[in-house]
Amino acid sequence: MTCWRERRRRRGLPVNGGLFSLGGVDRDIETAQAPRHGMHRRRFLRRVGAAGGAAATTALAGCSAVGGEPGYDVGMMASAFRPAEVTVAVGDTVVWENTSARGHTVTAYENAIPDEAEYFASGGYDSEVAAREAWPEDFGGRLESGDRYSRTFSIPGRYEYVCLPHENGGMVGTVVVEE
Ligand SMILES: [Cu+2]
Repeated sequence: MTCWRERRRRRGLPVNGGLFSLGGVDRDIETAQAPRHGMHRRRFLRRVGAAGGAAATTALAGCSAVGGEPGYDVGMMASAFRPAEVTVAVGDTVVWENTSARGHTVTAYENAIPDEAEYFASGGYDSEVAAREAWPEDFGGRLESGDRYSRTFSIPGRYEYVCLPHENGGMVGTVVVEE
């Protein structure tokens, strides 16, 4: 499985597409403090060695950083998804990475995704109600700093999602999937 950025590169398409400024990522205080790719690589390897849990599995699903690309499609900043909206093609995989020091979730709004689409949320919950119940109990679905979450979109349409702990701060995002 590859992320959409990698697929676009293989097709010879621009990977930024005007949606995403690499300069914007580099200006983020929380990602600018260390060599980003090396840092994530070490963290990733440690997680695999330690538990081999869900975080490691989702990290493997993403594309690896190549030629200075960040290796993920949507960064999770202190209180925002960046970019807040991405447009991909059917069959593409979107990779989120928590590029901040705070815990976040990727939690779909059940009534703001296509009717035929399967529900998605970090933590693997199969409904928005389940995801919302899990957060206050045990921070269910939490992605910690450096964690990744990925999802492959096979149904075209518009998908809106939220970070549960920062919903009041307006931490929402959109994936537009085109045919
Ligand atoms: Cu958040």
